[in-house]
Amino acid sequence: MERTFLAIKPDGVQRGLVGEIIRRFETKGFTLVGLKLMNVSKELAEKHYDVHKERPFFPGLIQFITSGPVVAMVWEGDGVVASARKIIGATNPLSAEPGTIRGDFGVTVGRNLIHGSDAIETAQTEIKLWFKEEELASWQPTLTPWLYE
Ligand code: ABT
Ligand code: MG
Repeated sequence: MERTFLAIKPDGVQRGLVGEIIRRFETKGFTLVGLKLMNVSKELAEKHYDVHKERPFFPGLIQFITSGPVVAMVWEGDGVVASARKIIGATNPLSAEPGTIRGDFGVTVGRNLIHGSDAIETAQTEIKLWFKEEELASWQPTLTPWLYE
């Protein structure tokens, strides 16, 4: 089954949006298989955002993501990588559609509340970077026959 890596960023935690954000993926029908609240080391932040290391916003991004606890999660389900990106909304919250997490709760790109893997391969890399295998639970929700035909 497809998996994605999601992380509620320090702004989402500080603003008390953890429950609201998790609710959206839960009620959609995705399955939570990994969850932890953690402080992010500079080393982990730099690995996670390695693709952006030459960009001017990189130092500020690392500073922000290490500034307070983050909720790291792995979610599972058919098409979860692309669907989670839709639920999250556009990178710039001012361009994100109402009804998306960023569209409903954010106003600026550097405080966009949540990260979601952008492709299946990225998801696999990010899950390995953030979680140990034994931290992930494989389980079949009893709802499965009501979610998938
Ligand atoms: P992430 O899920 O955090 O990776 O965001 P997303 O994939 O939607 O957007 P990208 B382009 O990967 O942005 C990564 C983080 O960099 C911030 N950023 C991005 C800026 O601060 N300024 C910019 O001009 C751009 C393009 C937004 C993202 N995270 N935060 N916070
Ligand atoms: Mg990204």
